[in-house]
Amino acid sequence: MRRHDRNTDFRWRASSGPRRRLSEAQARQYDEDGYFLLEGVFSADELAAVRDAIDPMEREGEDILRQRQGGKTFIAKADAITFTIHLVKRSEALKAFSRHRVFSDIVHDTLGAGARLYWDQAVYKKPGNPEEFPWHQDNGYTFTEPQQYLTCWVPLNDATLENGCPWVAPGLHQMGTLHHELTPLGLECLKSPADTVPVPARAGDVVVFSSLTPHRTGPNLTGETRKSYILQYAPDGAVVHEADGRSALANDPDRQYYVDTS
Ligand SMILES: O=C(O)CCC(=O)C(=O)O
Repeated sequence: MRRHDRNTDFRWRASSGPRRRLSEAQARQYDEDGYFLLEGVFSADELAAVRDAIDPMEREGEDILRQRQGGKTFIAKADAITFTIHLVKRSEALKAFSRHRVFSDIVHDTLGAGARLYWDQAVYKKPGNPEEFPWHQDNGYTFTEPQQYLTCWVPLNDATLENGCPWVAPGLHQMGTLHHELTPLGLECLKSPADTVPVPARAGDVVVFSSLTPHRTGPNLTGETRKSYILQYAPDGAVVHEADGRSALANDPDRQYYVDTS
């Protein structure tokens, strides 16, 4: 397991109280294992509104993907897996959802005050997709500093072992950003790590993990699309280092706005 070239002196910063939503056990699990499951925080109506907002944009994106050679671009593939990004720019309902009290509480309890939405995307894993999404850290895709930010993986329908729920490799977040290799299915930082944990989650739950927590999702061997909406939050002042050498503050007002943690 190799560290990312830029990951020189990383130190995991533990969260501290007082907390608004996380139990003592969840805060400890986040710090020690790099993840926890927050159960039953969204109603069926809230999730239906999120799905109704995302579905047409996802369909439109997949139609465009189908016109590309092989129905593919980078890691997205029509009828297999789609990534629909920056949805808050196109939907007031999703913008409001990104500011939901549940997220501002999680941000408060993990990152502390002064954070922004960093990224949002829907990932739809289509029926009968036999391919996994490989082990990676979110900070392995675009190196961002601080390296330690927050991912909230929101299942829009139940995420199970059969349809491609997340798996995590507990504890490795404390090593900082790992070296990732490009594979046909995405960037990969671990091949077949030992001691991994599946995190099945029901619609209404949130799988909370760090940008540094290695995770994957399994194949979807069912007849239904597995739908997730992923919201990431980073400390104000976070800097994104692009692969082409440019660096920029993550403060696009249209999609990287402050989250009120007061
Ligand atoms: O939802 C998925 O299947 C994978 C998404 C993921 O791990 C990511 O976008 O970082």
